[in-house]
Amino acid sequence: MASTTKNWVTAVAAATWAGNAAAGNLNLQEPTTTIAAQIYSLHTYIMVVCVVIFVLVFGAMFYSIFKHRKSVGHKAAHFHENTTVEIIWTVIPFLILLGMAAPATKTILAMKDTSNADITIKAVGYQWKWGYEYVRGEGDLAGVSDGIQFYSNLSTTKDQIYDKSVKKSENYLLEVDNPLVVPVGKKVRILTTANDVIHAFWVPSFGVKQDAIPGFIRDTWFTAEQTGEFRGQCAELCGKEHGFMPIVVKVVTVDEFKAWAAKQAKDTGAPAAETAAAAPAPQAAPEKVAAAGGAADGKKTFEGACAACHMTGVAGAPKVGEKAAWAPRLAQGKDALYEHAIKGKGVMPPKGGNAALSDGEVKAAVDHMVSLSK
Ligand code: HEC
Ligand SMILES: [Cu+2]
Repeated sequence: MASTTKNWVTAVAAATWAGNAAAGNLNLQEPTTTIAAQIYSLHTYIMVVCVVIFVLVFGAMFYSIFKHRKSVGHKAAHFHENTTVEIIWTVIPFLILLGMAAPATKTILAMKDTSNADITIKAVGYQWKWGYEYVRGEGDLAGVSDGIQFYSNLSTTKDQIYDKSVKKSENYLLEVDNPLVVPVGKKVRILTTANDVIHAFWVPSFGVKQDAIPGFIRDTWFTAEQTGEFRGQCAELCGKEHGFMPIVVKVVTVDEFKAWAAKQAKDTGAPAAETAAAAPAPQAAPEKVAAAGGAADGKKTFEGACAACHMTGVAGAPKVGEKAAWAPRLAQGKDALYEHAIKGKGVMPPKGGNAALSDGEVKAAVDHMVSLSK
C-alpha cells in the first residue's frame, strides 16, 4: 500500500540516483520489506521537498542580491508589518510540514506495531556479540522454536582486520558464525535488550533499527519478504568493538525453518515442543550433548564464557589444567561440578554470569574443563 501520490517522485528520484547508489552506495540500501520500502520512499520524497525549497529560497535570494544590487542603482525599500506576507510565510511552511509529517507518522505507527507476531526472538547485546533467544510466544509458529538460544560471533578473522597484507573476505566485518534464522513471510517480533552497555540492533534493508538497553526491553519487528541472507550491524557508537558485532539474518522457507528449529533443539537441548514430544525422555537432549558432542561444543562455550576466569585462575577460580586445584573437585563427581557451574558457587556466578547459556552448554563446558584437568 505504497502511497500513490508520491510514487512518481520516488520513481524519478530513484532513476536519477540509481547510478550513484550502485557505484558508491550514497542512497539507502535497497529495501526488502514493506516498512523499509515506505522508509525509502519517505526519504526520497522529503529529500525532493527539501531540494525544491532549497532551490526556490536560494534562487530568489541570489537573484535579488544580484539583480537589485546597489552598484546598478537600486535602493533598499523600507517596509514593516506587512500582515499578508506574515500570514503567507506562516501558512505555507505549516502546510509543507503537514505534508511531510502525515505520511511519516503513518509509517512510524506501522513500525511500532509489534502486535500479532508469528514468532518472537529476544536479541541481547553483549560486549561484543549478539545472543539470540527464541522465546515462547503466540502466533502461527508458537512452539516451533521455543527455547532455542545461541550466540552470534563475528567470523571475520583477526588477521584480516589488523594485517593490511591479508586479503579481506567478501563480507568483511559483516559475517558471523551463527546467523539469526527466521522464516520468510512471517511477522518476526524482536525484543532488544543488553547485558552490559547500550547496543543497537540494525538491519538496514529490513528498515529495522532499535537500541538495546541494559535493564529495558524494547521491541521492533519485520516480515522478511524474500529468502536469503541480510546483513546489519550493531549501530551503537560509544564502545570499542560495536563495529565487530554484526548481525546476519538468514531468511528461509517455513519448512526449512521448522527443520532447522528441530535440529537446534536436538543439538542444544532446548525444549522445543516437537523434539520434546519425539524424544524418549524430556531430559535426553542435554545429556546427549554432554556425553557425545560435548568436547567440541564445550570448548566453544568454555572459550566464550568461562575462560576469562578459568584460563588465568583469577579470584580463586580453579585454573584449567592445574591438577592440584582440580583433583579434589573432580573427586566430588561430575554431577556436583555441573550443579555448581549451573547454580554458581562462592565467587563464581551462576553459569559464569551468562544466563543465556542452556544447562546443556554449561555441562559441555564443564566436561571440556574436566578433560583438560584430569
Ligand atoms: C567470574 C569468574 C568465573 C567465570 C566467568 C566462571 N567461573 Fe567457574 N569458578 C569461578 C570461581 C571463583 C570458582 C571457585 C568457586 C569456589 O570453589 O568457591 C569456580 C569454580 C568452578 C567449578 C568448580 C566447582 C566446584 O564444585 O568446586 C566449575 C566446574 C566451574 N567453575 C565451571 C565454570 C563454567 C562451566 C564456566 C562457564 C560457563 C565458569 N565456570 C565461568 C569463577 C568463574
Ligand atoms: Cu554493540
